[in-house]
Amino acid sequence: MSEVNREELRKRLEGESLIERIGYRQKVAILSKKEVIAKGAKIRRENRLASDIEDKMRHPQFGFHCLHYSVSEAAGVLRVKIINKTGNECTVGVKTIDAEAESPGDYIAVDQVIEFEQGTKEAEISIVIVDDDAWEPDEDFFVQLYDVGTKQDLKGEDTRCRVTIMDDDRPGQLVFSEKKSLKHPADAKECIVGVERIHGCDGVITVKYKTIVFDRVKNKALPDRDFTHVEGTLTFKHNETRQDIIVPILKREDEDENTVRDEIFGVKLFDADPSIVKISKKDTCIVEIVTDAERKKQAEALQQLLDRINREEHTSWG
Ligand SMILES: [Ca+2]
Ligand SMILES: [Ca+2]
Ligand SMILES: [Ca+2]
Repeated sequence: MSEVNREELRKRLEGESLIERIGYRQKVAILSKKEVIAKGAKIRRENRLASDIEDKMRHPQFGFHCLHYSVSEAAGVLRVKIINKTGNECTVGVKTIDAEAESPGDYIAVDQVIEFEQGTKEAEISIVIVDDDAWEPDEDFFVQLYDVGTKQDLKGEDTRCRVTIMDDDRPGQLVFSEKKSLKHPADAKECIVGVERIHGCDGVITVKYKTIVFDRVKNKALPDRDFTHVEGTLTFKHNETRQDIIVPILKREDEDENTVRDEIFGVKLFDADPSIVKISKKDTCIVEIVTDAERKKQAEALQQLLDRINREEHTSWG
C-alpha cells in the first residue's frame, strides 16, 4: 500500500474530529516511538480507553472498551472487548480492517456476528497475531463494529479500535571482519573478505558488494591486472552471522621472483535490505596485495637447504 493510500485510510478510520485527532496523534507519536522489546516478549497494552472520550462522541448502544491497543508480535492472541451498553438482547458485527498490518501475514482477519443475550454487557473476540523473524516497522490494523442488517459501519468514536503490532526482531548490523586493512599475500589466489552480522541476526537480510579502484592512489590495484572485479549480493539467512566475499587475485604478467607487490583496492558494501540494517561507517574494506617477504625468505632458505642436500648426495654417491 502506498504512503498516500495509507494516510487516506487512516484519515477515514480515525474519524472527523480533527482537534481530537491531532492531540491523540501527538500522544501516540510519543507512545509509538519504536520501542525496543525483547524477542518473544508477550505484551498487550491498552493505550487509550473509550472512557477517555466524551459521551457524545460515543455510539449509544455499542462500543469498544479500548480504542488503541499495542500488542507485541509474539503475544499470540489479542482479546478485544466489546461493550453492549444497554444490556438488551441484540447483535452487532465486528470485523478487522487491514492498514499497514495485513492479514494473514501479520494477523488473522476476523469477521463475526456477536449475539448478546438479555443482560449481557460484554463480549470478547480473539485476534491471532502472527509472529515471524523478519524485521518490520510497527504496523497497525483496525477493528470495526458494524450493523449486521445494513453492513454499515457504526458511527461514533468508540466503534473502531486501532491495534499496533510491535515488532520484536533485530536484523543486526554489518561490519567487516578485518578492522584494519586486509594484507593479502600476492601468491594466494583467492582473497577472502569476511563480513560479520552483529547485534542481532533475525530474518533474512541482504547487502550488495563490489570491488572498487582507488583512482587517486599511486599504488592502486587494477582489475584484470591485479585482481578480478567482482560484484553481487550477499544473503544472510535467519541466524546467519558471517558471509565471505571472494576476490580472485591475479599474478602480474611482469612479475618475477624479485618483484615486490604492493597494490591496494577496495571492497565496498552498499544497499542493505531491509534498509534498517546499518552498514558500518567503514563501508569499504581496503585490501593490500603484498609480497609476503617472510614467506619468501623461508621458501628461499628451504630451497638452499634442498640444493645443499642435493649437492652433498652427489658428492657422497656420485
Ligand atoms: Ca508481522
Ligand atoms: Ca518476531
Ligand atoms: Ca517481525
